[in-house]
Amino acid sequence: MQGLRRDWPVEPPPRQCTLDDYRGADPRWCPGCGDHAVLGAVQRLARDRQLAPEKVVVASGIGCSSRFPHYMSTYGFHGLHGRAFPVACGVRSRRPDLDVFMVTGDGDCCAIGTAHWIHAIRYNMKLTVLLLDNNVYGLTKNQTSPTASTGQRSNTHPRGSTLPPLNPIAVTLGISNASFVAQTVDWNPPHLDATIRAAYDHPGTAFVRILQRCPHFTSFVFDQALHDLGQVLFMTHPAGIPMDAMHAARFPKQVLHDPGDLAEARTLAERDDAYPIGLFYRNPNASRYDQITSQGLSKSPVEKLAAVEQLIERFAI
Ligand SMILES: Cc1ncc(C[n+]2csc(CCOP(=O)(O)OP(=O)(O)O)c2C)c(N)n1
Ligand code: SF4
Repeated sequence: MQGLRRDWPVEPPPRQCTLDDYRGADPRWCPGCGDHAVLGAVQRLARDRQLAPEKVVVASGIGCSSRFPHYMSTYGFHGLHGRAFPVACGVRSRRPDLDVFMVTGDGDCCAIGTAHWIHAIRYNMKLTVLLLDNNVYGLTKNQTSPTASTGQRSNTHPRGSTLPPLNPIAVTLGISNASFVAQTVDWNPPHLDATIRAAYDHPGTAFVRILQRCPHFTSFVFDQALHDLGQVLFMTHPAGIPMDAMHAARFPKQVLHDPGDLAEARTLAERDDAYPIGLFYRNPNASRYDQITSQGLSKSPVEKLAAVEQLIERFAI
């Protein structure tokens, strides 16, 4: 009888994930929707960094953009409207071994989810947060969002929005302990890719606002910026978003901005003569609540019980 040779190599070949390993269901977004571009950028990052799909979680709220987890072949949590942050923070605080991405919309984050947004930025858990801002509620078919411009017409404001828009970058920069705040656009793949990669590498909550085209309802919002690079203010700095010099040179409007300068970041965030893109602020040393809440996770149930009893003992009278 023939047996297996004991000296045959049994090591499996090293795992090599391709883009297909991160592709989930076929996206049902409209043709030309900027969400497709962001999905592609996240999948490219996952492939280039060889993230194990079973070690990635994508959390979201509700909206067109929040359908994102369905289109990734990773773990995902399509949560409740405005509750993407608590879901992402919950996963992160219990499972520090996972890569957590969070995708939200301007309605999901800046309207119903505002309280969670503010506290999650302060918690500064390690998360890659992508705010896909199309200035409208897309899924529910054209209601005014907090980021809609004054005068923008919608089903809820047929004569135009009456208030000035909320500025998500300025708000985030105003939150204590904010540690990474960037802005990019869905229609510039090199900048989008580089920004998402810098966000992923950040040891804390990386908040990226992505100006996102919604050709179905708000095609007029970013249409000019799409064809005119002069509508964009390109932030440069050696510590900023790394960008190929040839590509950077295409932007006629540029500003040198040190992402360590919070006061200047706030001033830039308020610019309304062009869309600033790049890294507003980064502080890799900000306190992280996930590091505090995950203490003792590796202890056994017996050790945990002993630790609790020891603590209670301190209050014995
Ligand atoms: C508690 C609750 N209120 C309202 C809704 C209805 N609703 C679903 S998505 C949405 C707005 C989504 O807008 P946004 O976050 O900007 O995402 P987009 O669809 O534009 O990507 C609203 C109001 C809901 N699902 N749940
Ligand atoms: S309605 Fe707008 S945001 Fe929603 S899928 Fe269509 S283009 Fe995208």
